Amino acid sequence: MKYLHQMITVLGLSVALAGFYGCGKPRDVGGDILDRDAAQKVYVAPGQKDEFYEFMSGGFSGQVSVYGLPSGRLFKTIPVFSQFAENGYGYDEESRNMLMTSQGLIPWDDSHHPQLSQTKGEIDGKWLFINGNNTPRIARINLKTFETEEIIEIPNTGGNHPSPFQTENSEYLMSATRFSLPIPQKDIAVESAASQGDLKGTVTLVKVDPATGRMSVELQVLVPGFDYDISHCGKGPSHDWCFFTTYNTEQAYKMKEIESSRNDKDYILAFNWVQAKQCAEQGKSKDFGGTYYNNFRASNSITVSEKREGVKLLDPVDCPGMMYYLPTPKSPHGTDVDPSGEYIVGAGKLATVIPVHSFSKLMKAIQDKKNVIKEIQGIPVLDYQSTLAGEVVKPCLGPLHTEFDGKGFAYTSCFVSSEIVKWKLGTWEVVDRVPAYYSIGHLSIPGGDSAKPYGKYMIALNKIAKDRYLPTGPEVTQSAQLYDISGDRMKLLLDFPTVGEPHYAQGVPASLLMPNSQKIHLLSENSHPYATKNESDAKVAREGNIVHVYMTSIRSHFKPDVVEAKVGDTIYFHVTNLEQDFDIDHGFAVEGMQNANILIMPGETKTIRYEAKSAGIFPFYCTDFCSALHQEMQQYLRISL
Ligand code: RUQ
Ligand code: CUA
Repeated sequence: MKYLHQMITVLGLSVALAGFYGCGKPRDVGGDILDRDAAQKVYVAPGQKDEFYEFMSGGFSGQVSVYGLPSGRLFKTIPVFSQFAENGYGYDEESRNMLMTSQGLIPWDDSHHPQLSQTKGEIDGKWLFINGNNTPRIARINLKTFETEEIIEIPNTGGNHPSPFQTENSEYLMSATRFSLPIPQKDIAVESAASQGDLKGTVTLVKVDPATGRMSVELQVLVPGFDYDISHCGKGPSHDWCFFTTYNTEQAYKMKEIESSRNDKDYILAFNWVQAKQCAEQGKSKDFGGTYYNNFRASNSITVSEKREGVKLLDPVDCPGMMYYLPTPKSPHGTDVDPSGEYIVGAGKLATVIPVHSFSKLMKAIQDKKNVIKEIQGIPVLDYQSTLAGEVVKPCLGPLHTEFDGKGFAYTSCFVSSEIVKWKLGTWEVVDRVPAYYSIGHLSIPGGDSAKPYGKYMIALNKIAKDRYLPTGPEVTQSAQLYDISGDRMKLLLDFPTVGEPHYAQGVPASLLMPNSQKIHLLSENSHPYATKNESDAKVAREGNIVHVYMTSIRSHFKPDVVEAKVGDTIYFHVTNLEQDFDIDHGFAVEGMQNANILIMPGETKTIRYEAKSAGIFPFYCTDFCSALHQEMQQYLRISL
C-alpha cells in the first residue's frame, strides 16, 4: 500500500501527507491511550484464555498467524504459501506438493485476505480460506488441525487480489484479475497488447464442496482488462450477487500512479453468480484452455498434486443481465456489504466521499433501460444516482476498507489521514473518529463482514509502525492496534506487532473453535504408507541407492539406533511419532541436512530427504525439547564409501 503515498503526492494532496510523515509525531489523541481501564480490558490472567481467535494474513510472509483477543498474544504461525523451516512445511515429502503450480514448485507467495467459512452468512468454524496474490492460488486451512489442507491454482488470471471472497454459504469463492494480461498468454509487446485490447481480466468461481471443503474451478467469466481490486459477496436479499471494485478503468499500463487516476469514477462490478452458473448450464460458456494445479492432503496425510487442464469460459455478451458496472468515485479499493445485505460500501482511495450503493435500488435500476449510460463489452454501466443509497461526506483521506458492528454502524479505515471513522448506516453521518498508528490498511471486527458481527473489538492493521516499538534496525514490524468498540466512542486499548504484513484479518469467538480443536493424530488411524507403529518394526530398507528408514520416535529415543548408508544414497527418513499425548511432539534433524528439520505431531509420520554426500559418522537428534532426557535423544548415521 505504500504506493498510495506517491500517488497522493502526485495528485497535489502532499500537504496532508506532510502533516503525517513530516513531523513524525502522533496527533493528539486526548485521553484515549492513557485510559487506565485499557490495561484491565486486555489483561488475560495467566492460565485464562482469550475470548476470540484472530486470523491474520501474513502478506509477504505468505502465511497466516493466529492471535488471541483481547490479549494480542501470538499463538501460532500456520504455514500456507511459503516454506516454513520451523516445522518442515514445504520441505518434507508429505507437504512439498502443496506448493506445486503450473510454473513448478513455488515456495513463497503474498497472502492477503482470510475468509472464515460461513453458513447463512454466519461464521461456521470449519475452514479458513486465503488467497495467494502473486502466483494466483487459494488455500484452505482446516480449523480442527490449523493446517493447510489444500491449495488450488487459478488459471487465466494475474494478481489474484480480489480473492477468496465467499458467497453466503461458502458455496463459491471468488477470484479476479488484479493485473490484466493476455488470455491465453502469449508473447507480445506490452504497448501493443495494451493498445489493441489484449490485456484482459477474468472473474473465477471456485466451488467448495460443502462436506469436504475440496475446491474446484467451475467457471470463468471474461471481463474488460481493468484492475479488479477487492470483492465481497451479498447476503440475504443480495445472496446471488458479488461485488468487485475496479481501478485503472483507464487501462494504463505504465505510469499507473498518474495514468490510472484520471477518471473521476471507476466502477464496482455487480456480478450475479447464480445467473452465470445458469448461463453455463444452458451451454453458453465455451471450453477454454488453462493449466493449473490442485494440491490436497490425501487421507494418508501425503499431499497429492493433480494437474488440470481447461476451464469453462463465459462471455458477458452471451449472458445479458449477469453483470453491471456501478460508477464509484475514485479508484475504489474496498467494497463491503453490510450485515443485512442491502448496502454495498465503496471506498475510493482518492475520493472525498464514501459512496454507498443500495441493493434494492440496484434491482430497480436494472429494470429501466434509461439508467444505462453506456455499455462496455456487453456490460451495462448504470447511472451513479440510480443505485446510490447515500454518501458519507468528507469522512477522511484515503478510505480503504469498511467493517460493521451489527449495531447499525460502519467503521472505515483511512490510509492517508491514518484514522478510523465510525459512521451510521442510513444517515451516513460520521459519529466518531480515532487515529491509527500509522497508515492503516484493513480493519477487522470479529464477524465484521458477516451477517452476525461480534461488535466488541476492532483491530486496525497498520502498514507503518515508525516509533511505536523499540527500534530494530531499518526493518521494523507491521503493527496491529486493538480498539474497544462496545461503547459510543472507539477506545484504543493495545498495540502489538504482527508477523509479516497483515492485510485482512478475521476473528471468531473462541467458543466456536475450541471444542473441535484436534489434540493428537490417532496412531491407529495413521495410514501413511511408511508409518512404523511399533518399535520392533523399525528398519532400514534399500532399493538400489534409495534408502527408506522406517523410524519411530518416543520419549526419549529413535529406532533404529544406528542407520547405515553409502555415499551417493538418497535417504528418506520416515519418522513416526508413537506418542498419544497432547503436545508431545518430537523433532528430527541430521547434521548437514539439506532440508529443514521436521516436527512430528503425536501419531503422525513425516518424511525428510537426505542426500548422503560424504563418508563419516553424522549425528541426528530430536530438535524439540520433549522430556528430561531430550538431550539424550540423539543417535548416529554412518555413511560409508
Ligand atoms: S488489501 S490493505 Cu489486499 Cu487493502 Cu492490503
Ligand atoms: Cu524428542 Cu526431544
